Amino acid sequence: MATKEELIQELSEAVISCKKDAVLAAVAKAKEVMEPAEIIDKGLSAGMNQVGILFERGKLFLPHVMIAADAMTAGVKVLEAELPTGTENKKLGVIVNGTVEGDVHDIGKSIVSTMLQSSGFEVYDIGRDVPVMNFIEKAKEVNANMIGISALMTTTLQGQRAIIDLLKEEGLRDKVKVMVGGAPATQAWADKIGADCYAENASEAVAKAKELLL
Ligand code: B12
Repeated sequence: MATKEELIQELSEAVISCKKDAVLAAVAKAKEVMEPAEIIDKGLSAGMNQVGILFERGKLFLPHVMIAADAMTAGVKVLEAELPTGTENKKLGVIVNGTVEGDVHDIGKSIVSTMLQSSGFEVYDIGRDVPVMNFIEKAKEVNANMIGISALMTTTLQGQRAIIDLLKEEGLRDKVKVMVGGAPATQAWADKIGADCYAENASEAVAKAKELLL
């Protein structure tokens, strides 16, 4: 029987190998002993981060990154089916979550949506490359308590600030909390733009949303 450390290593290596079959096999094995959130956070995401580093160093090229992203998404889909649906307890709060305009990265954002939903929040995932105004309009439409904003590039981080500024202009800032995330975001950035919180990963996002909304 493989140890947890070995399973985490296998999950990460499967993503780096860009092979969907390897990812699905590693997920099937890990499911026996690990929680879905842990498999995603410690195994698959760690592998994807490594892919990013290899891409940055010129050791992997964009097509590899796309294939690795597909493989990871397939693994996450299998695990999503294992998470509670959250339907029995949908009163924790209403959250609109999306990735800012100009940014197509959505794997992490979608994981955050799934984890929030399975923890009992009512989540409206509005997708990726979403114009600033759409966040506000959706928040008004569903009477959201919180907006989650993902940005994966230093160049698109400003979109998070733009959404907060527009919330202020619309007189909604006091009614809607803002949670920001994505690899280039930090607590210092969240403080600077006046967000209510920053979370480093999906598990932390759930904990912070509960802190702010319950
Ligand atoms: C996969 C990937 C892609 C895939 C995206 C597929 C998809 N459907 O998402 C593809 C191949 C399409 C892609 C394209 C590009 N990419 Co890219 N990509 C990545 C990569 C390798 C991994 C991202 C990822 O999915 N990680 C795994 C997930 C699980 O982690 P995560 O996204 O960080 O999410 C977690 C946390 O951040 C947090 N979180 C995320 N969102 C939110 C939201 C909230 C509210 C909260 C609280 C928390 C939270 O929780 C998540 C779960 O734990 C990163 C490298 C990296 N280290 O980030 C580069 C990276 C982000 N990409 C980069 C670049 C440059 C590009 C391209 C411009 C490449 C090109 N030359 O065309 C294009 C962008 C086009 C565009 N306009 O958006 C750069 C950005 C550099 C910068 N300026 O900052 C990076 C950093 C790679 C690098 N080192 O150069 N990319």
